[in-house]
Amino acid sequence: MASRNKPIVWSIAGSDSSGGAGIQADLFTIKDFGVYGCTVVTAITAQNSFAVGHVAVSSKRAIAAQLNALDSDLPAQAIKIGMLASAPIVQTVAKYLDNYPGFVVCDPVIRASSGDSLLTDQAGEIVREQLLPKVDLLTPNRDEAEALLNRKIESVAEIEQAAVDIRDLGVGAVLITGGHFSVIGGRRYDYFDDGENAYWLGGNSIDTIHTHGSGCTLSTAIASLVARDYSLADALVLAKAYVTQGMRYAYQLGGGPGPVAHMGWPHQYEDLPIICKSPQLGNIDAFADCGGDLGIYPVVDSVEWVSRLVEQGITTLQLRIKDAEGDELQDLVDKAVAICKGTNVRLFINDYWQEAILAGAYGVHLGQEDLETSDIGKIKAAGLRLGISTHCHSEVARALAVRPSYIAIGPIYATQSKQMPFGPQGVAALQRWVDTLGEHHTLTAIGGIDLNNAKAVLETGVGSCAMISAITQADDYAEACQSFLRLQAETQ
Ligand code: TZP
Ligand code: MG
Repeated sequence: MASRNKPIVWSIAGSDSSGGAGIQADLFTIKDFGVYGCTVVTAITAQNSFAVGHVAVSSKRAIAAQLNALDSDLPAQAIKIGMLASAPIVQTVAKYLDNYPGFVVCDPVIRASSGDSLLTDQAGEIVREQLLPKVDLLTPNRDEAEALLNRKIESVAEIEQAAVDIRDLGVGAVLITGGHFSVIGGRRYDYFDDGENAYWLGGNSIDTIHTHGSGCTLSTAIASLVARDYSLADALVLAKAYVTQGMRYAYQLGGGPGPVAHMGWPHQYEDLPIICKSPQLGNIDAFADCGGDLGIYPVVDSVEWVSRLVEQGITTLQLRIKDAEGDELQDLVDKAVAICKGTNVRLFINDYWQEAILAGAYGVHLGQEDLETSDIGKIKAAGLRLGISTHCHSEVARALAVRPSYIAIGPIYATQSKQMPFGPQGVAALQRWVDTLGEHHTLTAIGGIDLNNAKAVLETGVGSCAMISAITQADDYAEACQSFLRLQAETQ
């Protein structure tokens, strides 16, 4: 059903008669992400797959009139800015942004991918002075970043420095797209930096020349997702997946390079990017696997609980110790590991990876915040398995980079056991994760799972569900364990 609450995205860009880039690509993208698109046409380009011919630049008055018409009636949750064509247009748009409270992503279009210039030199100066300080995210490709900084950019270190210098031009954040840089380990990497976080976003490299409109598509996908309330980090991941998918399905239409395809919400595993601190870290060995589905997976906080649940026939367990350190902590980890020795129980130690290695535990479980501070290489070298918590797309992208033994997805339902800034994802979102990741990764679902909803969770095919309170707060934990195990056996 149509909804009056559909988020609105504006595209301020040029019309591309060939349909592959600009306004046309933006509207395809906006539609695919389920938002509504309005346009401010800055120029009418006459182009085909070979070259840009005539460009009819809109008058300053026409730009102001389009902005005013939309502003009073169809206000934007997010604005994407592409080709701005002339100095008066840049000035008019920059002035409008003075009082615009929403998210602004700017793809600094200087040349068409065919090489033709789409911005006058004078306009370039005004972009710097008046527009960039009002932009939340700038998405230059290599050529555009080089033009902005007036120097060559080549190496990983040069890209990282370029991001810092581009931020100094006044933008909130920058994503330098990697399409024109070398392929590293089969991936192309974009680099993101907002001054607080900086990371590489690596997607499978697609061997195609049919990439017309990829920059427009990426920036508009980001605007659409932010308009839908996705965090910027999640928007980057999904937008990159969308463009990778679009390049995978791209084909030639005219005589020259074809446009990226617009194929709907990206669900395919091969399109998902990874997030890592350096492109060199994007191709590490995988952790050992868990030998199959993890099944019913209680998370407990004491050695006593480990002992009780092993007796109940539980075969996957996590020990999440609070308030212990030093020798006492090591002693608890050692005891829990000893209980599981010689059984078929897979015991994961939460957080305390060094103690887990010393004790010879089956595995370690880490939250996202612990990924940065733990020595992943040491855990792997010691032969331990690794599980990682995820709550959203960007966290899944970070987990994928580590190639863990399993990925936990949550919270599925509301939980009282852990405070976190993420709301329940629901079982439908879990189903999508299972469909996308399930063939490639061992998964478990966590968060608010109890005997009433575990059947729905397991029926997604996730292969495992983890729980705290449904077992440790149960009136009769033994009965709860047996009911969970029965449910699992029934849904297999
Ligand atoms: N991660 C996501 S939800 C959660 C964790 C550790 C807590 C799960 O506890 P419960 O009691 O099963 O909701
Ligand atoms: Mg932790």
